[in-house]
Parts: sequence; structure tokens; C-alpha cells
Amino acid sequence: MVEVESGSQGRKLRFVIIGAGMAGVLAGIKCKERGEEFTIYEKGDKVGGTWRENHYPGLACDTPAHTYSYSFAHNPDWSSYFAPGPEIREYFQAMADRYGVSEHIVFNAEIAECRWQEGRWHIRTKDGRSDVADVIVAATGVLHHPKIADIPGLNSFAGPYFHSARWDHSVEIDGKKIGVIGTGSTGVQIVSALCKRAGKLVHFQRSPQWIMPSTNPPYSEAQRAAFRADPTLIDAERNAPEALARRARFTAAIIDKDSPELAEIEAIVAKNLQDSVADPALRAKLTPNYRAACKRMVFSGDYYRSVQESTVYIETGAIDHVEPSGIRMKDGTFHELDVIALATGFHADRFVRPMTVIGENGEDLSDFWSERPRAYFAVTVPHFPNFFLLNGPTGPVGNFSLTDIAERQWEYSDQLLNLVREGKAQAIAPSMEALLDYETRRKAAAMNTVFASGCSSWYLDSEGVPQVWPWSYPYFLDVMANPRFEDYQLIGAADDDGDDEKKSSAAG
Ligand code: NA7
Repeated sequence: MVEVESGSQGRKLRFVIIGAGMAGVLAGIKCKERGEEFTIYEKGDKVGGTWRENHYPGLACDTPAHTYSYSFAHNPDWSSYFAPGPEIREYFQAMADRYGVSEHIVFNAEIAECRWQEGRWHIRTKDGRSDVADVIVAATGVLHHPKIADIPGLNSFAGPYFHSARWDHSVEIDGKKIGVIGTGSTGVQIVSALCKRAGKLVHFQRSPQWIMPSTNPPYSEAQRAAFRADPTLIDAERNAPEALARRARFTAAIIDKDSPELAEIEAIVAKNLQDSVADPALRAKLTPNYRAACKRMVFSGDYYRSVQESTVYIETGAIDHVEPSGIRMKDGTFHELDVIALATGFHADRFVRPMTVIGENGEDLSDFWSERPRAYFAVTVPHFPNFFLLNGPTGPVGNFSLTDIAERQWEYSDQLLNLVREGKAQAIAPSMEALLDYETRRKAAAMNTVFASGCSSWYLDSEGVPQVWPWSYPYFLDVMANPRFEDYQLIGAADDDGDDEKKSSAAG
């Protein structure tokens, strides 16, 4: 276990962290570092969040492994440039152990309610446990409520069927007739992994995807030994000029649909399709009718090769219904199947829900989010004091490292909490005006991103506005490093008469 120094000053805070995934473990490490008291409640039975829930064949992260690691905890032992899912889960488990966070995690404990009362958060789990905290860190992840496609007759299927995030490894795959529904990153990874194992594989494609070519070189034992001997080599890998330039180009492309950078990406993916798929009929099937990166960009070095295997068939027709022995298309075509995998995505707008979160004056977060999930600079919510979201709504997305994003959001939250630690207030929350101004600016900018260029995707809210960070990465860094204290209200300020409702501006 790594001993960390306590760096905190002033009032000690008690934290409840919700979720033991990448962001929750990070929050735990940071609390430990500061000497703050904390408990992590985790609904699952082990660490890892999305990397615990997802374990389907072919699972890998499309952010380079060294970039996806915590900035303060390099891992010299990644097996390849993009790490496979199980290795990533083990990394976060190892970090929870190494930094002494594991003993603070309560597993199989789903929080039912968080209620702000008399200046603190009162927490209740589904199984009746209770806790009290000064601060809540909601590290509940984004994509964890599987969206089961509403296909008539699915329940009548005689063979096994499951969502990609509920993969049943007891089900025989080799030599079987497999149907995979969905062509997001998940469907593409599954098809690439199973194309040689299945006897027959039908990929049901409602929308084709643009595919960014990608290679995944393994790290040799010599490279890993070099990383172990000299961790600055890992920094060099994380900050390789070409990687940084690639990220800058990608950001420029997604935030401005008229940018030359997007045109460049469009040329790359079009060439990838042209060069990789020889048969013009198959190429036509695989050609999207929307712009590259409009849906979350899929990175793959083997999908196009996979779909040209003799065992694989791309079905572009509309599914009519499922029958006990397979899937019937609207044109009458029938695909006999042994197993169906639903790579049909997630309810991306859930965040902390269905948990009940009650803030000041009985404000219910579900009501506050009834139109769309909203958080000031993606982290804090008016009327919900000392409540911080990591990877919450409107945070940066689009093939960035969510680990880096969570670290920056933690730094932002921590600076705000210093006002509480210093005794300037009991709690802090952004003003409603600040949130409304942020949302107005954000939505206007979001409509200029490529995500609003005319396709459906999980980025869009119910009104078709991308629920994303629509500005540059440097702007994100700047905003997170320099909180606008004037946009915050100090609740129960030191000069207060004890009335919880009394507030002053953090700038005042
Ligand atoms: P995505 O990216 O949301 O993809 C879901 C896919 O499922 C997509 O191709 C959908 O088609 C398809 N889908 C959904 N419902 C149906 C029905 N009813 N019939 C046919 N096809 C359907 O989810 P993923 O799990 O692949 O990836 C999610 C994120 O995880 C990914 O972006 C990474 O961040 C990691 P559509 O495109 O809507 O036509």
C-alpha cells in the first residue's frame, strides 16, 4: 500500500463516494491523500465500473492505455497500446488496493436516496444501511443502464440472448450461428472477435459506421522492462507530440463541423473503407449517409477484414420480429440463429438516476433533470450543495480519456471545497443564473459540433441537442483549473446566523 501524505488544512470533511469505477476509485485516492474520511458505496461486487459490467469478447478501450491510466499511477505492464477490458479492470482494482482505498468500499450496496438535511447529506442504501456525509461525489458512470432493443418476439427466442454488458460466458460460441445487433463500438468489437469462432455470424446493421483505421501493437517485454526502469518513458508515451497533435486535431474536428480537421478525418475514413473492402456491393452497404464522427467514432483495425470473412453476413434490412429459432426481417428473410447478442447501447442520460437525490428545499434531482441532465461545467448542480459529479452530464466526450477528465473535475471540485474546509461556508453550490448561462452558451456551441450534423446517437438529448462539452480541450483545462468562484453560493457562511437558507456569493 502506498502511504500518502495528508495535505488538507482546516475542517475535515466526510465524503460519500458513489461508485467504485475509475472515477470513484480516483476520488477515494484523493480523499486518502488529503486525510479526509470517506466511504465508497458500490452496487456491484467488485471494483471497475464499466470494466466490471462489460466483459464481452473483444472488449478493449479505444483510448491508449497509458493515457487512460491515472496521471499519478503509471502502469508499465500494459500488454498493448489499447488495453483489453479485463486488464483495465485489474488496473483499477490494483490501484484501489495500492492506495488503501479498497477497505473503504462497501460492495453490493446500491444507494437508494441521498437527502440534504440540516447542512449534511443523509444517505440510505437499498438494503437499509444509512450514512451521513458533508460531501457527495457521484462517480456513477455514464453508460451503465443497458438499452435492450424493443424487438417484438425477443422473449420467444429459444436460444440464449443477452445484452453486451451482460455477456454470458457459459454460452457456447464456437461453431454456432450468432446474431449481433448494433454497430456501435461494442458491436464492431464483438463481430471482430467472433468472426472466426462463429459457424455463421449475422451482423444486424441499422446504421453503418465510419471506421477510423487503427492498429494495436503489443508492448514487448523489453519495452515493459524499460517502462519499469524509467517511468519518464511512460510520460513520454502519454505526451508524445504526435498523440497530442492527433487529439488536438480530433477536438478541432468535432467542435466545428466546418473545420478542415473534420474534412481530413472524413477523407481518412472514406479511404479506409475504399481500401479495405473490395466488393462494391458490400462497400455500399457499409457506407454511412452521415458525416464522420457524427456518431461516436469507431476505431478498428480489423472490422472490415472481419466482415469479409465467409462466415459473416451484414444484414442491412429492418428487423421485423424474433422467432424461437431466429430473426425474421421485414422483407421476409429469415436468419436462423443459436445465440443473439444485443449490442444496442445504453440509456446514456441516466447518470445517478434512478437514485433519489433531494437537495435544498426538497428539490428532487429527477425533477431538476426532467428535460435533460444539467450540471454547471458538468460538475455541480444548483440547489444540491456539496454535490459533485465526475464524468457527469455535458462533460467532454468523443474518444478522450475519461480518466484525465475525471482528474481535472476532481481538481475543480477540490478547489471549491477548500472554501468549506477554510470555514468560509458549510457548503457550496453554483447559482441558478450561472447554470442557465452555461447551458445557453453550451447548447449554442453544441449545435455547431459534428454531433449535430445529422445523425442519431447517444450524444443527443431528447431535443436533439448534443449533451456534450462543445469547446476545446484547453478551454476545459482552463475552466477546471480556475473555478469561477463568483458563480457559486456559500451556504451557511461563517458570518451567517445559522440559517441554512442564507447564502452569500463566493466572490463576496
Ligand atoms: P451505441 O454506440 O449506442 O450503439 C448502439 C447500436 O445499436 C447502434 O448501432 C444502434 O443503431 C443499434 N441499435 C439500437 N437499437 C436497435 C434496434 N432496435 N435495432 C437495431 N439496431 C439497434 O452503443 P455501444 O455499446 O456500441 O457503444 C456505447 C459506447 O460505449 C461507445 O460509444 C463507447 O463510448 C463505449 P443506430 O446507430 O441507432 O441506428
